[in-house]
Amino acid sequence: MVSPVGMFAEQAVDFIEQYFGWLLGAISEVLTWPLNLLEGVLCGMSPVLFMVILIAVSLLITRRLSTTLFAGISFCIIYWMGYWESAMITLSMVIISALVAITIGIPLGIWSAKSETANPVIKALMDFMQTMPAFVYLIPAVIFFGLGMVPGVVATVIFAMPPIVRLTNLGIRQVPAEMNEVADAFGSTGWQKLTKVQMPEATPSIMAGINQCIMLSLSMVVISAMIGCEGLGQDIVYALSRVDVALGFEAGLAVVLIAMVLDRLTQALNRNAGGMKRAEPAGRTKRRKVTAMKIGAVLAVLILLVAGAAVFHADDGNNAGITKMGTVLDSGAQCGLAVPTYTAEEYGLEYISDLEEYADDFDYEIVGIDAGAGIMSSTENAINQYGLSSFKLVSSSESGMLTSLKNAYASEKAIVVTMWTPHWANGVYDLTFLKDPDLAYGEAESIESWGRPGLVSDDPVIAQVLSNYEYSTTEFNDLLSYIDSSGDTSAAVEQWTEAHQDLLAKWLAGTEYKAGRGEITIGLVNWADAIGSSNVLKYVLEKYVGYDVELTELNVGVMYQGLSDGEIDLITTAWLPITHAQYIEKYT
Ligand code: PBE
Repeated sequence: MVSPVGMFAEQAVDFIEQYFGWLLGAISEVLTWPLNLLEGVLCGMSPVLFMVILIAVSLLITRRLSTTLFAGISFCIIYWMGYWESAMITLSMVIISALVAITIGIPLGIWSAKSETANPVIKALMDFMQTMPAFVYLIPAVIFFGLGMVPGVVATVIFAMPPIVRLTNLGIRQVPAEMNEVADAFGSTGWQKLTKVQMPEATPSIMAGINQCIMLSLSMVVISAMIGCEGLGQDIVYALSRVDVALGFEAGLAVVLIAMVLDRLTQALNRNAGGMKRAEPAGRTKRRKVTAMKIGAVLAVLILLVAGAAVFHADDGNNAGITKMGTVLDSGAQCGLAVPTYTAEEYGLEYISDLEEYADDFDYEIVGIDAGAGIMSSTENAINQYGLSSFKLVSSSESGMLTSLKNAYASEKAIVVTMWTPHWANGVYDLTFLKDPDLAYGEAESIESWGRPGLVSDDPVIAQVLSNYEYSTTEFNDLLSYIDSSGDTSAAVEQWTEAHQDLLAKWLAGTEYKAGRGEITIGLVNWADAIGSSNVLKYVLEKYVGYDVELTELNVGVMYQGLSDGEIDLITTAWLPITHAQYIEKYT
């Protein structure tokens, strides 16, 4: 039930994807290159060298010992807390995003200062870009650019550009009328007037815009972590989904420190710019021309690159769907609504429909998990089917839900949660699943592994392993509890797997170890079952088959989108035929 407005947006996105896919591919290519370069340089550089450069740059721009000291100490703290690499990745994204935003924003700002026709249009556009909630950009960004750094940069540019445009516009419009008149009186051309009078006059304002832009980039970079952008943002999202205070605070602090350093540095640039309005020595003009030519050359090369990339990209339309690879758990997977057994007894609850009468005691809430999870849409159905009109379904994450459950349990409070088996929580808490006679959650289902389009033909070895990668219900429950009771997932996975040689032999039948088989990316959501099956598979593929495996933790919808785009090779957490039907339908 989407109104025409939403439908239009959806169609526009489809249209762009279909007809401008080549351009998007080209943009992505053009952005990937400097991103990788800068990230490589910053991450590869020794922290000491980085510090030396930072201090030199800071002294040069700010000419203040205190600010420089602050910058140095901030990065020392980041290093000491162990967030160096994340910080460098985030920093490279901020720098590239800000550069792109500046390159597009300043000309737009000039244009809107010069043209009374363009001005209101650009202004409206900027209002739109700035106020549309940032999360919304992530949706088309994922569709257009897949997962990772590039869509993050694109969303960041959109979000961070408006202040530059506005403040450039403002700066030029605020040039005193006399200055313009003098320039006219001396017969300067429009270009001369712009570059020699207006731009220098507007520089402080433009610098303020750049400062704002960098700050906004930094906040957006964190949000982009939801679509697989690495760096500090990923640490924060990870901390949130695990309700991990220590990690969240540290990573958050690292962001704050970077923001403050960048802020002080760009503000100092601004001060310098303010004092720079003197007349230029005559020799500069020539140098300017040379610079302009250089910029022209760079632009030409960029355009060629784009064109080349576009041609290169135009013909790799891979439209096949995602495919089932194997069955991880054949039976025993079941979603539903559960209450602690003390609650079931206290209120005499047996069926889901019994809840409505006591809505008040449950604070009118059903505690849910990730918004995109299949169990959430099934629960919406259950609410309708069983007339639970007083309840609302609250979304958070699996760990969020488990935290609420734990707290309620500790004080024997009434609570109703979305819950499923297999899950270790069923062993830790005494829970009662409410009966679902109308099958809002369907009957027990399977957990399957699914691969990206073309995986089977590209990689028969993986296909072979996945066709064998299966657990019995007991084994799978045992694995999940084992991981939960140990603090360290990878150690637990190793111990558990090595203790199940029979399973290993079954999974590895027909496969042998060969070093350097290549890289495999497994997508997962932060759900206990996905964490268990993905980590064991990673261990097995690395140790016994010879792959390099990367686990990428994502939102549900994003995970399926990434699988269909081929950015993720496989997933081991497809709940079918019901829970994930919506995603499978969309991508097959
Ligand atoms: N779950 C666990 C998922 C599938 C795996 C039940 C939380 C879901 O609802 O989508």
